[in-house]
Amino acid sequence: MPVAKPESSDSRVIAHVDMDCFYVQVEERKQPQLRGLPTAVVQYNEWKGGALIAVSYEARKFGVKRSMRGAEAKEVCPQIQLVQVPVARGKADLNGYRSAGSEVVSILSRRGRCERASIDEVYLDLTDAAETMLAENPPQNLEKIDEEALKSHILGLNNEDGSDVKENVREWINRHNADHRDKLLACGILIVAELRMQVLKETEFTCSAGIAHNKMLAKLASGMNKPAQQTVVPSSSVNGLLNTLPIRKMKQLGGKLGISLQTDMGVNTVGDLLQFPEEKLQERYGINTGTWLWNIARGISGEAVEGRLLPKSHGSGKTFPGPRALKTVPAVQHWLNQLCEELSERLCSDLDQNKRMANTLTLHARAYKSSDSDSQKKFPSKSCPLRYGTGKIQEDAFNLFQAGLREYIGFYGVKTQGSQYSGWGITSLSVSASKIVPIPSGTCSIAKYFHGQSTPHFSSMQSLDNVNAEATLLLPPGSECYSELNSPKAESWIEDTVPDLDLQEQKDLSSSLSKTQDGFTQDISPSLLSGCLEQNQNKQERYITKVEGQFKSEYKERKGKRVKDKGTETPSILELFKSYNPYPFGSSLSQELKKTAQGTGARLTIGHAEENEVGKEEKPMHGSSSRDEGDGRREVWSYNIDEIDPTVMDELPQEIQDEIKAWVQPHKWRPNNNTARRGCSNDANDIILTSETRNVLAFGNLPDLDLAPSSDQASFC
Ligand code: DCP
Repeated sequence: MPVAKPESSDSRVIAHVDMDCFYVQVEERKQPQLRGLPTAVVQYNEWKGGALIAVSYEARKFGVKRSMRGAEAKEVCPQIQLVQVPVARGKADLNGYRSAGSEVVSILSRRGRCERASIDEVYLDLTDAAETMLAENPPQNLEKIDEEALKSHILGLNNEDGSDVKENVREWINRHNADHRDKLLACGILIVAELRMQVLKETEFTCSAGIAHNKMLAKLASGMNKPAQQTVVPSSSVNGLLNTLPIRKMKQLGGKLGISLQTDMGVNTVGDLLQFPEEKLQERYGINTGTWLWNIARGISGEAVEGRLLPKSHGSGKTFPGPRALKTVPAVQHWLNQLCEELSERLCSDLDQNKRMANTLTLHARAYKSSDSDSQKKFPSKSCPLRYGTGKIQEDAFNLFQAGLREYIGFYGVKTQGSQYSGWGITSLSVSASKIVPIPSGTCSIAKYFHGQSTPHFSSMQSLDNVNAEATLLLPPGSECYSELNSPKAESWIEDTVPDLDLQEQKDLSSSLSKTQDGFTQDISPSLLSGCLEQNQNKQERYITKVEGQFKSEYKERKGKRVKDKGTETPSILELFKSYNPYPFGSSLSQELKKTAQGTGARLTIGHAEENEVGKEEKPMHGSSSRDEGDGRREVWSYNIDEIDPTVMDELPQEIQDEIKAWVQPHKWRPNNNTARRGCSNDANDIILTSETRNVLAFGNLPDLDLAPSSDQASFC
């Protein structure tokens, strides 16, 4: 659901930078002989020449489009060069494109706050740089302006009278009588032109950019003049830009909300929205969405550029269209193993390079049933706490798949079929790792990490808070991520979890610390940790600090040694995490799922399995936590995840989270309530969880990348 945010300042300078035909450029850099030729990158699947996923501007001139397949492209442009996307494990390998994107990000981030929005898109907040330039070297005093800046397109600048376009741009930049906002934009023009030239110089890639006072306008502008150009939106041109802009072109209006605006309100362009008072829009679409619509009609958007250079989640997926649909469990398991292997590799390199760890593993699938009236039924997405190590990820993902399949076709349907086809097909599979946080570096933090992993028993809300709180401690002051949380909350997590550890947990923690093959942690005595049991909370914390200190100094020592013996050893920290088992009670996820599956209840329970009393309790709409009476120790994290996917909750804007919480709250303690209304309606309360919102919740962490036969995602927003 769109979120209305008041404009934080009307004098921001925001740029949206978008690489031109990105995958093609990456391939051209690898094979320079392709430069200047009509070229397209095709997907792994070779059927009809493979689906085109990136098309060079030379090929576009011949009418080649991304929706085509290679064979079709050859018909319209016989000389087209088709380059297959790199392949690994039977699917597209996007690592080369990812790192090429990172090269660009590292250059762009030199001049201001930088948000990596997708594999080839970046937002920049250049306000400070522009203010500094204005104070120290204002554009109106410039005698020489760079050629690239002079090629800018300034919306509203009259270029139709035959005058020299570049001269007009020069005058606009040099204006003495411009207002402060336009002067800042003039600085933005110069800075972005310089950055784009730097990107070209260092990476050989061209990019296009939009420069405006907010993200929404900058994004709209960046695609207006491609390739290798930049477009500027002065505030005086905002109305002109939006008046004729088709409503469905607007971000977040491509779906049901856009359709409703068209069919129910007769709104075809963004400008058409101007006729409605804010109250009317709120009445129809709810307070928040109504205000958001009122704002966008006027070009208002307060969305901040988040300082984020790394993806928010990792995903690996593949589609199996038509006859390639997977129809047996072993076939699914084979592909899941491939996807998990790739995911695991990326998690390890994220851990190694960026010192970040993911907390949640999610499985998404698309499926069909060949003989079923309930063809609308979707394969439910399933999540569980993420365990590091390829084998563990594979095991957990497979169990999640089985849990999903049980729910999709019914428990007995799964039981009766083995490797034989039993009337269902999987047309897409993906695994993703989310809730990525930096490895704690403060006091107690590594121990906290283990506690967090070893006690996957929070209600979803609690655990999200914990993760956020954890991250708060690690982010630099002023960082906008998680800014609503403060460190005292994080401290309360330590207090809550450390005393809960029992003997077995302490032992498991200590043995996992001692388990590594390379001797790195072998000096840490298990008895030290188990001795912790006799301690009160403060003592435990002191002890953990000590262990961590040991951990750190040994890590440093090992690291030093590794530098000397380069290439002979793997990073110990990886080994440590790989060997760590967050289900230390022998109650592996598979066992738990097996238990859960004994009942016909469709809930996925994580932690000690809780038999779901079917009939007594309907599926809750949201996560709820309950104590396991069996050992009185672990709570069960239990919710109907296909209704609300908590893995993306913390990735949503705070307003949405608040609204969902507000909506969920009344139902949370009424387990028998299954009459909750969802979807769009006239009731302002109902709009809180529209189907659009649910899509965001369910798929919000997967960008619109690689939707062709094989998919592989990294989410940045
Ligand atoms: N991509 C993909 N599958 C899709 C869409 C895109 O794999 N369905 C990949 C290939 C693109 C890259 O993502 O090169 C970036 O996508 P863009 O939509 O930004 O398109 P391009 O960069 O290719 O072209 P443009 O210059 O129009 O932005």
